[in-house]
Amino acid sequence: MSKLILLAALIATTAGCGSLRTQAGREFLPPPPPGKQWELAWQDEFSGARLDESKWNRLGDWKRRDGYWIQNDAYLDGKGNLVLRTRKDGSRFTCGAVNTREKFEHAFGYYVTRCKLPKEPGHWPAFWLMCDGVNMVGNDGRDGTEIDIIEVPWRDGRLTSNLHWDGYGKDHKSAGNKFARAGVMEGWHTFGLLWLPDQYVFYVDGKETWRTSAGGVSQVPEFVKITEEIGTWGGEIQKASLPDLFLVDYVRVYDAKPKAGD
Ligand SMILES: [Ca+2]
Repeated sequence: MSKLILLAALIATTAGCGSLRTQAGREFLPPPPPGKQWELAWQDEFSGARLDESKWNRLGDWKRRDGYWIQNDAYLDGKGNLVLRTRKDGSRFTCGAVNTREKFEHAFGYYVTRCKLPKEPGHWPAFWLMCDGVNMVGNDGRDGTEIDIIEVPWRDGRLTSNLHWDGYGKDHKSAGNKFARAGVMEGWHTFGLLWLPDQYVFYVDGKETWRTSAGGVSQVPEFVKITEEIGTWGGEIQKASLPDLFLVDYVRVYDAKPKAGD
């Protein structure tokens, strides 16, 4: 009985903290490749008062699409979340973005984030992987593919995942998946990518949404990006009630390692 009381007290104590509610051992992980098991390779739980800049670059301050990326629009809320804020600043619109370029670059594995999506039109949150090789024409996307694990330009439950390779000019190629998830605009949700040498598998809340080998699958290390973008793909920013917040509870990256004892 005392153990039960202790457990109840622990649940009550941690109920307000997203990170503790979803410890690594309890969250969805896709089936690992045969003979392998998942090991946490990299993570940020966004705890503490300040963004860990040994892991992340804050992007800005500079113009980006129809707005500006401003470093001060990417910050921790002190409650365990990264905040990417979209706001109006005088006559301009600004938002936040971070990446792990030259701080964490990685090939293959399972990449997952837990997020609360913004509500207002005119901008879109994204969780994606990127590398300079995306600009290399030829060899399909094996020499680098922009992997958009999730992009949310709509506010009606539709979502999209996309791949881009061979640059952004006349040789640009892409593949994508649009789908809908009722309720995704409310509360917290996880967005994951299983990146295998011969296939990508995309997940929302642990449910597979897309499986593809488009572009031949990137074989090179890529960095993580979490961004807001201001642009008409997301609707009209002039109609938005701002500020609007994109909250990120964590990013975790798992590697498939040989099972212990094998
Ligand atoms: Ca290429």
